[in-house]
Amino acid sequence: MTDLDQTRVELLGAIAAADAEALETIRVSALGKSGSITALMKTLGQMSPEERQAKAPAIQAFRGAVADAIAERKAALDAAALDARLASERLDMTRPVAAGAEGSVHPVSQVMDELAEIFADLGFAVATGPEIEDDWHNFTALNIPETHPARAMHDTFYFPDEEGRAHRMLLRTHTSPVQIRTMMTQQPPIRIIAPGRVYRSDSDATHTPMFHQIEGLVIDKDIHLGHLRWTLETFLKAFFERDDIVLRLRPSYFPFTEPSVEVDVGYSIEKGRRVIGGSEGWMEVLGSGMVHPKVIAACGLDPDEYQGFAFGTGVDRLAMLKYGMDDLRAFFDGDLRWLRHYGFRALDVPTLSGGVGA
Ligand code: 2NM
Repeated sequence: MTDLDQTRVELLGAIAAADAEALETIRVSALGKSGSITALMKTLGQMSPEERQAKAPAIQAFRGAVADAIAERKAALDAAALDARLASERLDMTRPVAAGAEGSVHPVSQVMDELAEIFADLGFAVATGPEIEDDWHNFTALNIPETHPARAMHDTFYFPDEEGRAHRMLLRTHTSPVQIRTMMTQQPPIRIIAPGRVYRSDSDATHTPMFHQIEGLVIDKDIHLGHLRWTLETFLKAFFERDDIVLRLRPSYFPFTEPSVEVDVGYSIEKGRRVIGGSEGWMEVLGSGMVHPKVIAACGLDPDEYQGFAFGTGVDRLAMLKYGMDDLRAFFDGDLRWLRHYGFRALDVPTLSGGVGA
């Protein structure tokens, strides 16, 4: 056995037994700048051509074998370290929640769950769509004119214009583009709610630049305002868990509905507080109307065959009305004291039979 063979056996043995730290030491002492194999490679430069031709293959093979062995050992050690870490961080998701566990369901999530439950019972599916939209789905398809103030820079968060893009991109200002996308891809009858985040360039005591909306859409044959009124009354009775809910429909204007209807709900004063129910005063809670024929046509449906109603409201505002918070900004501060006070227990899932209010 040559000296080279001897060294090779020893080195490969050491590599196979090395831990991560020892392996790095071996790598530096063999293949580093002043390592032994690096020095051996340098001797090739001083050899005569004949001698180099005779010795180079063995030296290069030696270097290759050591480098391969180090890489292989390193991969094995890394894999073992990852396995150990995964084993130590293993979580059994099926175990019951420990009593007194931290964490609660945010009122916005709770109300979204309540809304989904109520509308599921009325035959509505939950639809979702992108929060980054284009101006066609967010404005144009909804019959909102180019000059409408909602399109202005100071109301809508636009992305910088991009070369070659047909439409300006923006953060959706309402969830209506979800209804547009649904009408373009599904055949009536359509019954959906679209809950989610929306964005407007607005910030004060009662407005946050991100807030939550829920909109609903029904498209079928022979749909009229009576269906709208019954649906909203049934929804509000279930949501506020009272039978004495009184609705007042006022004519209004939205570009995407005709006629448009603003919905007020009666409130009464109990122990000095406003509570929904009765009719001592009126509070505006929903916007709605019959979907404009131009909107139905923009989505590729025949407005002479199909019509329907749509409605929309703020989820954050519904949560405030039902659960008595008075400052919208606290919703998004992430203050644990607020969350502990207003949060809901994770396992109290809203159901119609058990009362949606948890
Ligand atoms: C509202 C009020 C009235 C609405 C209309 C549509 C669509 F896509 F069908 F045209 N979606 N949402 C609508 C109508 C929303 O929110 C206050």
